[in-house]
Amino acid sequence: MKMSFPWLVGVAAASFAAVALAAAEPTVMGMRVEIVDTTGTPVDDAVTSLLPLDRSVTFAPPAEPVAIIQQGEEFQPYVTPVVTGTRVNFPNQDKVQHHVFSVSKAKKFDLQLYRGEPKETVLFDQPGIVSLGCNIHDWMAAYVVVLATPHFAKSGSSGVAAVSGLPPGRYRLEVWHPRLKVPEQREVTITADPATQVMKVTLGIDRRVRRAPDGGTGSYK
Ligand SMILES: [Cu+2]
Repeated sequence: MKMSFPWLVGVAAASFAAVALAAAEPTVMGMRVEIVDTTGTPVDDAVTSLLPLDRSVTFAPPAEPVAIIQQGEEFQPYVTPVVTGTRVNFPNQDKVQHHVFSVSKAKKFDLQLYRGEPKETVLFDQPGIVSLGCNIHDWMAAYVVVLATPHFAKSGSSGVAAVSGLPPGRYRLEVWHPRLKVPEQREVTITADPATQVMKVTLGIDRRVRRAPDGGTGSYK
């Protein structure tokens, strides 16, 4: 008798192929990027991101908003990298009111004077650098770095940004920092685990305005 249910064969072959595909799934690797300035000093608050060049990238924004708080009349943290589509909450933990805003192209918004929880979270729906300020306190500054890739990390005081969960392949490695005029970019191929790169960056002046010593008295309402 000849095979009379060819569709069964098809189903069996398809599931076999699925198993074979799962087995061939590449292992993920890590990349350790060391960011130093021209004097060799480690650079903190540098956002390192890796955009795949030989595959498309899919990601989902976090289910819960990311928080950037206002405390002691400063934003915390100073630099916040997020994927496109992330919502950010700006709770004010100070006794004085803040008025958080951005005029950046990637996201313009205005949270009118408030204490405690703002009325709404802010959706960052376009990749780019968003510069934050407060209308009341000129020295308050922070950045949201909105990325079109889920592969990113921010350097700490050691100047190291470690990105994990990377399938091997070609990537555009980019380093952004508030004191860089243009992001530092290079193409990298990840074949070893962990892959390492050293990025030497030329930093501009620190534009952060230092507060007056009595800046925390709450005289600005
Ligand atoms: Cu303020």
